[in-house]
Amino acid sequence: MSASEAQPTPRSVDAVVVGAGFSGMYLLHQLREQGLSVVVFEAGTDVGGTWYWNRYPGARVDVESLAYSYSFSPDLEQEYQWEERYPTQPEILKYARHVADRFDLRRDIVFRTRVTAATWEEEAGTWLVRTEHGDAVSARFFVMATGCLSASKMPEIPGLESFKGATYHTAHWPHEGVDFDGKRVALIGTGSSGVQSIPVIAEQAADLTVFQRTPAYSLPARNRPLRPDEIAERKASYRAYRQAQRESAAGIPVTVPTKSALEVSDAERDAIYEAAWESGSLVNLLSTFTDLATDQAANDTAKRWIHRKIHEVVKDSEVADDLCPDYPVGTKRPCLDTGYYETYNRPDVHLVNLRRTPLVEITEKGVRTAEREYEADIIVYATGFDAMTGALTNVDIRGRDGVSLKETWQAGPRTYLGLGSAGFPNMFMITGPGSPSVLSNMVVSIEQHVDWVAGVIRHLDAEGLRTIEATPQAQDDWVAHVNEIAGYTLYPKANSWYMGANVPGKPRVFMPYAGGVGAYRKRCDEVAAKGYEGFALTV
Ligand code: NA7
Repeated sequence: MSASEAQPTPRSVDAVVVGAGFSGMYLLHQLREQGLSVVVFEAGTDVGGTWYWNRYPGARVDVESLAYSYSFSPDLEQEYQWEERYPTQPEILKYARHVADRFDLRRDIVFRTRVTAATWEEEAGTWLVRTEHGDAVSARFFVMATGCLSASKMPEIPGLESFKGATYHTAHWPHEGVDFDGKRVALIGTGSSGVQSIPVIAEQAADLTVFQRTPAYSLPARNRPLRPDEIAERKASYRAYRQAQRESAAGIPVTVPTKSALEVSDAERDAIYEAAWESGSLVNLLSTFTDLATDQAANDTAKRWIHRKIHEVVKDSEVADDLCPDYPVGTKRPCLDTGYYETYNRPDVHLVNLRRTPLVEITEKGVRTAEREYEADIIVYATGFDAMTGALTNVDIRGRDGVSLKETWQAGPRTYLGLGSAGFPNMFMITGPGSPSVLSNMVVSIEQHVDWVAGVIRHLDAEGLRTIEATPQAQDDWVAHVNEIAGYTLYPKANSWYMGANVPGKPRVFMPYAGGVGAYRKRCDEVAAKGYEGFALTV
């Protein structure tokens, strides 16, 4: 900024929160309830975060609505009417807006504003947070509530700019929608966004070609409208259900498996997989046996069973082969779909296996692989995110002595409990790397982190303390523990975004905490009970 330009007047608040998704909204509510002044910066024009941005056709959550909702307000739980078992993006966004209105959140949210930098000012003991509009706000606390899957990623393919047709990324879908009628569509990417949008786009387009680098394991969602009796039943037992969520492994209560996949007969195993498949619930599938996540041979039984299912649905056996993943089930995020595999039986849908014929470039007319050019009117990129760290390192965060978070994390994220990082006092991450986050029902993990952060701030204020910061030792120990737990699992065997493997040059580190939501919460509560053990607190 040149000297002649006017400096915006810094404002001062107790807490700056980045992001008005489910994390930022609840954090704003909680901190305001305890008397703090808060400003939330949000890049979008409304609340909702993930559900604001990801408006692609077919977008749905893969956790049931009655579980994927806030628990902090029993009144909200009782009054809100969910419509579907797995709500669509518009239904979830409607819920987020309802929450914003009901708790009068918008008055403290600055929309259309991206935070660009945050600097710890040692002398003042505050963060100076800057936005893209040149505003600067100082705050005692700085919280990144930026979500795990919010920094979208275009593929590294030559010629991206040369395509003359229309281009869309699933995570930046136009609010007015896209008209696919009569269009030839090329779609790249078969993670959840691809798997959910492919059947819907296929219905509308003249022709759809899917470019697949890695196939997904996908389970039919068996979505349906919720029945009044099941809504009433859940509403009557919500308190007990919420407690069960908090104590569960993934934030969704399931029957805990007791048997190894290798100790049952083939017939029994098939019946158990069939029941999980029929249930339309990912956690049910992943909770069929004790050792799916840890034992290759056990996992192979699930893999073979799902391959068989894919072959039962997809008529062309070569296409079915291409759709069968080779990595262990569950080591990349499995998908929940409506009519995904069936879509490949349509004569106007084509699958290109990029493992056989690699993608070479985007041309003026479409997509070129090593074999040929595929002409298209529209290219849809369902190519995912710089997951878990991208949104954090995209902001120029400078802690003590001007140290940059991005540089500090060059070899992989380093946190204590996924909540704080050494060298960055009074800064918190909601569902940061090193916490269960993406391995769990996000709303459950978000609420736990928000409650914990609100508790820390209450503690500091009550004790007359000014700063809290993870100690390097506690952080090293936690990083080692996160790695140790990951090492007991099959997760590191897949090239997943959990491992940073989808971003060229990103270090291969398993980022979420695989020890389970219940055990993790216990650990966080113990840390708090012991006066925030592993954190340095100063006056
Ligand atoms: P994902 O799950 O990261 O999927 C992205 C897809 O795009 C995946 O199939 C990638 O293949 C593919 N991709 C990425 N880059 C390329 C290039 N350069 N060439 C070809 N294909 C590419 O993101 P989603 O948005 O679908 O889902 C994110 C999460 O949201 C999901 O897991 C749920 O939790 C909700 P790859 O697997 O990297 O080989």
